[in-house]
Amino acid sequence: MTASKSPSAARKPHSIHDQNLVAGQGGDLHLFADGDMPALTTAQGGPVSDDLNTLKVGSRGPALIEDFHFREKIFHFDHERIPERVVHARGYGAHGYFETTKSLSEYTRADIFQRVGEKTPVFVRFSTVAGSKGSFDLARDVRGFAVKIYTKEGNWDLVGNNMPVFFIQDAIRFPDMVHAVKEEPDRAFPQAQSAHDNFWDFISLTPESMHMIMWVMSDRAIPRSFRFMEGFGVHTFRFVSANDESTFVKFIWKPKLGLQSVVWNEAVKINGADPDFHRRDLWTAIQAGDFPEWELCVQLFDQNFANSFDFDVLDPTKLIPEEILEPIPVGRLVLDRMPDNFFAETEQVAFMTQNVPPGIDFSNDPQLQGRNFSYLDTQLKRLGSPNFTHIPINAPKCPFHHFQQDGHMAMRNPVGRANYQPNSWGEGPRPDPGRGFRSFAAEENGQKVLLRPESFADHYSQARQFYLSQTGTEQKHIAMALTFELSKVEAPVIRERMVSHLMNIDANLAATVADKLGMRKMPKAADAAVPVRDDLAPSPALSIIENGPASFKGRKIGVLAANGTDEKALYAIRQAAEQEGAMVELVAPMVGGIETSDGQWNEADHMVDGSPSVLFDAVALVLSEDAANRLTGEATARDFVADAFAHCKFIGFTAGATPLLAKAGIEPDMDEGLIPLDDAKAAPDFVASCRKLRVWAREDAVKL
Ligand code: HDE
Repeated sequence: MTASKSPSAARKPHSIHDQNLVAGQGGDLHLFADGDMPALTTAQGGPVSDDLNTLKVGSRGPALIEDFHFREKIFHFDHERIPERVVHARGYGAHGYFETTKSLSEYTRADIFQRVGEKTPVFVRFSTVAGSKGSFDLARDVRGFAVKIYTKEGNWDLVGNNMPVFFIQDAIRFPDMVHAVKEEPDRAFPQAQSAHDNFWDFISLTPESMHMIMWVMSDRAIPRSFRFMEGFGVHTFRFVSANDESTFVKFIWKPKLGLQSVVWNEAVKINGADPDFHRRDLWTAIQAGDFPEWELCVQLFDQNFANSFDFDVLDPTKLIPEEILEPIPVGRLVLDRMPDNFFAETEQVAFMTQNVPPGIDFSNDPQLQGRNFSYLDTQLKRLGSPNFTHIPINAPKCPFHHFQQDGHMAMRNPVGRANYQPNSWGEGPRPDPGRGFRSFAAEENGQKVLLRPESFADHYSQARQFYLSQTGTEQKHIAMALTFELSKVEAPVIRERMVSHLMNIDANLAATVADKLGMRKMPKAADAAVPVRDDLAPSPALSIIENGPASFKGRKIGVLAANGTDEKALYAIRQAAEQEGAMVELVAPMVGGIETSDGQWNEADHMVDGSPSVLFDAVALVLSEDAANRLTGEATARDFVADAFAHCKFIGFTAGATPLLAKAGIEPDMDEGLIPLDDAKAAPDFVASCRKLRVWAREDAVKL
């Protein structure tokens, strides 16, 4: 025990335990407060002398409960968690700005859409839906795309998803739908997966889900990263002009880098290799100054269009094809800063659909109306106080004044005598009929009923339209996804019920899935409430492959190299990638690095054992023959190549690398995706080929 309290003694280790702790550690360690390091204090501000030992009687105890520093530290630690979100628990956020690029003053009085060139701060949180906070990123799932825009007229939260439709038509079904997709309550698994009986039982009993099921079984549910996905407000909203005229509006975010997804076999492996793949991607891109960007587009329409459209614009299981109603670009969203602290910002951010500025209003979509209740309610549960708007990430950035007071954790209370209005003390604030929010004065009448409108009854036509709008490759992925998911369903009756729905969507799809599930006879098609339409024109905007990037910008090449690698070939790839705006990471037998042909030392980014090719968009094998021969004996190196091939990636290779290709069962001239790299001029061509992202023609040969 130490008895000394003198300042000089305080700079030395107190006890033998402290010395053991620091023995042998290098670096600029400050063990005690000095001119550079402030004193550690309790939350009450009291300086702490020792943070390694509890107060005891003698060095071997017993411990004393009067040790207030110990008690406060443990008490606070015990209460560090807040309830995770019931849905969208796993998420990742970033700061940025929204820049208005088109004035919409004709349609809305919302201040944010008045002045071209004006920038408004935003915070965005991306998420998966079903998994808990610690689940993996590459679940087959919908992605949340929630945007909080700190406008000059208060916060506008556009709480969207990466799919433009939803599973259900009425918010009252949400708890059932979410219960069904989450872990089954008796066994508490599976985590972050829809491939289980409860989910498919619910879905197969819910025909209104069929359109969304096509989306969730498509590659949209396994995006390459947040940076390569679209966002949708889903519901029809209203713009309200200065003259109180209303225009219906749907919101769409379009990624500047184009759309991109991974394949399922890859997703499963990414989850093992890097469960934080999407988080890391956003973090790395923003830290590298490669700021992700989206264009905000609006689909604007009036009541006449709504009346003439094939489906009810209030039905959140329907979309308006872009070919019928062109999305108009009105702004850009740029994410350029990571939060300083994940908990303070990303975990505590409270999105609420009811946060709309004057000039943006709700439609009668029954799901939107239900959401407007749920999001406020859920914040009280999660953040524990009606004062959650006092948390900086949730506070408006414009001036605000109200008479709300007190409650848990009140950081701001009214100043002065008046805490009500009107008052005789000359103290504000007061309502502002001119600037304030006014609902659109829609005429509403009718009986109070528990009814779904007839106009919501067609559950299959748009599901069919979505399926038929996909390329052959994407259609195959949908069939494979359905087969995988339903193969995890134990009850044959649920599998059959699902196939009976698929028969209303597309006969070939139903037959393929039934066949792959080993179903011995086809069930009867499900009864459709209204005849399924086969006259809806395919919408190319719904395909990912049709809307890929024209560039390899923002993507990543994994270069497998080893001692003896040709320095020039390595340099050429790095240069070509840099010119394209793509990233290169060096994968080597050991993370320390490699010595190239001319004796130069190159530090590696990864060891091949820990960095399979699923983490890259394309790979290059820049190896001497010796090294390639050595690597044929390494399972991870063989898998690196075999997986890149199986996942239809472009593979650049030096002649020396052919033994490794051969060991993975690949002949160098098998298809256009295998690109020799021996000539230094080949590197730019290799990178240019990568713009196509994948060699889909290979998929039939691979038979994953
Ligand atoms: Fe949500 N949803 N939701 N949702 N939702 C929540 O709110 C809810 C729906 C969406 O990153 C919860 O703060 C109901 C559609 C996102 O923090 C909760 C219904 C869309 C996020 C809630 C829906 C969404 C949520 C849980 C009616 C796309 C994450 C935690 C069927 C347009 C926001 C929270 C974030 C979160 C309720 C349907 C998007 C419980 C009742 C449709 C992106 O309030």
